[in-house]
Amino acid sequence: MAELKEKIVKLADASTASIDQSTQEMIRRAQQLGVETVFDRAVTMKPCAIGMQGICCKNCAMGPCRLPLPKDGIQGEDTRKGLCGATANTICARNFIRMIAGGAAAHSDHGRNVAITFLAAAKGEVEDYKIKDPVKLFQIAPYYGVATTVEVDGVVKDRDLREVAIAVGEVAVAEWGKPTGNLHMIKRAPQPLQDKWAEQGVIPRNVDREIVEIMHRTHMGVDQDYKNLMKQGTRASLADGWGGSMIGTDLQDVMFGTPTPLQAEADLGVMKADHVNIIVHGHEPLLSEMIVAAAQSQELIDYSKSKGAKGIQLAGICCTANEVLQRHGVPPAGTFLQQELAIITGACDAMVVDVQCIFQNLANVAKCFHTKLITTHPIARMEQPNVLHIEFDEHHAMEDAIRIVKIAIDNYENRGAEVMIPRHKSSQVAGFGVESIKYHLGGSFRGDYFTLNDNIINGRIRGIAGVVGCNNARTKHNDEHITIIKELIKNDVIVLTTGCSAIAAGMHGLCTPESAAVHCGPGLREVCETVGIPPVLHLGSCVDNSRILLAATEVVKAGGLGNDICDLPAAGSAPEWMSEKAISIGQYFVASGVYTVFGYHMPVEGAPVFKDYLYKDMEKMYGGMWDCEPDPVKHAHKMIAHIDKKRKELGIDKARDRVLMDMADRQALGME
Ligand code: NFS
Repeated sequence: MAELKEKIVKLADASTASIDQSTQEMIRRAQQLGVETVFDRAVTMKPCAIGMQGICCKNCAMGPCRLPLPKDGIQGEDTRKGLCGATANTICARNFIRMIAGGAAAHSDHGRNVAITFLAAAKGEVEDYKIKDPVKLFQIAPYYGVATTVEVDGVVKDRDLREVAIAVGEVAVAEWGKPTGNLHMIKRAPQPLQDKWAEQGVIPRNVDREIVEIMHRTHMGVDQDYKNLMKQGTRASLADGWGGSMIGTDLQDVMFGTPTPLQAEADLGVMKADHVNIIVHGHEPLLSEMIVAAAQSQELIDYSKSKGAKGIQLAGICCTANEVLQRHGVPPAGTFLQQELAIITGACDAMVVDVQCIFQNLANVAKCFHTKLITTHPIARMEQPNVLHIEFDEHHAMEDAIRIVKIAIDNYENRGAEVMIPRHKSSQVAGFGVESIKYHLGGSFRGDYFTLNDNIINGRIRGIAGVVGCNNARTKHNDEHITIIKELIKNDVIVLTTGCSAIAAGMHGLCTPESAAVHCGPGLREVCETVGIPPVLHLGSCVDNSRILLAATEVVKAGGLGNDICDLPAAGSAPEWMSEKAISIGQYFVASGVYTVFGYHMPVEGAPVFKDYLYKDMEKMYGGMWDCEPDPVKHAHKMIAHIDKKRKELGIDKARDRVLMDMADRQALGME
């Protein structure tokens, strides 16, 4: 180790860097070993204040033009401009929608790869992929304009499965580049919302076109109207949420199985000292699905035993973790900010990465240990010589997976003396979705959203929150996620969660039915205990935010809570966001009618007029709007205030008064 020690410029303070015991332990361990992590780099390097405010334009070589706000704010006319004359609003809007383009591209390209593999599977061209959930295929087919029945001699019968699958696959793949028409999935939204989109002129045509058009419009000297720029940003974000992401989720469910609630563990403590530990990290489940199957094969388990291990422990990081968790119960080892720490345990025999949210520094960390870092995707390679590239190909997917698992097993014996796995882990129930919420909350007689709506109307459940998104090394790791979620459920707001937020909730024991008794207000607690669900429902990865859109649509359809998503007592949140994908998600939530609060900061502070457009004017257009609140308790209460406002508008605020308890009541119940 000694010769591998890096020079860490400044050390992070572990206890202020994260609320997790395991993360703190591993930060200290890394520092002891002289291995630098993101937490140290975050105290060494400060972010650029002008970039943070969204007012640095580097879209041409006359710049970068930086337009800082005057010290005493804008008095009178805002005269700031770049060399070409671009105003702060134009620059800020351009930067903002370029983030949407980046995010929508990432999610949607994932969806595209899934669609291509799905079509190949339907045609029987790739033998390792099959249709696992024909019921879901037949459910979604009509949304793709594909008929599921056929009339033969006057008798209506189901169409051939293969035929339907091929037709759905062909329509799906075409959604990225069809020359005419609009995205099919848009039709899944409530009609009033579709009408708003039509009125605003933001209905997406095809996924690629909306992203390309952002790059064109934000090129030097094209679109110079922040409202018009934002219109395109909205259109591309909808092409993500109601397009690429939704298709990705649909077809993954059909190919790999629609998740149903299952039990699993979470946190770095899931790694085992006496097992071969393989960590899958990234986003696309195409390869990780195969790795799960390979790691469970008796042949490879026996092989691991022949090398002195007791078996193979698979675990995940980031959204690949959520994908294999929700379908197979593979435990997540951690969130985005824990990726380096998984290697620093010294017990990670292979880390297999695909795309997105992968630190370049993993290669430096892996160098200090025996870990084989394996890149697998043609579009995401690392230049460092210690990184192995095994390019994954769906035509020989299982073969690739077996090869990777074998490499990990062979590497087991190379472990050094420096193994230290934190003991901490929690149990959780994950794998919820539109279908299982229907089943669990609908009861056995009425498998729909009526019971959920009923409990919202009678006030036991105050409202619905979607808490999603990343970690950000500029905020205390997992603190905002956990504080906000706890505050929401304490106030009877049921939480739907995805992405790293969901992993954090799982790690902190909030995704268990038992947590209702500990953390929930009396109304939500009663509902959770009656139907046996956790107050925080894990809905999967970030592309699965499309599940939240569809769940909200089901709630609208079930009736009694207005006609559109914006009428619902609901709010969205990304407490520790950092990626462009989060901005795309935020915008499609806003444009779908959801009041959406981000933590940390928003890169719009430098252009107050554009900021107001997002925070205020959007509501008149779509019913949803942006907000930002770094303080987690205030953040939760802004969401709750919005939920209460909606309850009042629906005339159901009185119902809730009956179940409201004051502090003394709560103390009497031992709940405070
Ligand atoms: Ni979402 Fe998932 Fe995590 Fe953020 Fe990255 S893993 S796609 S972007 S960091 S939640």
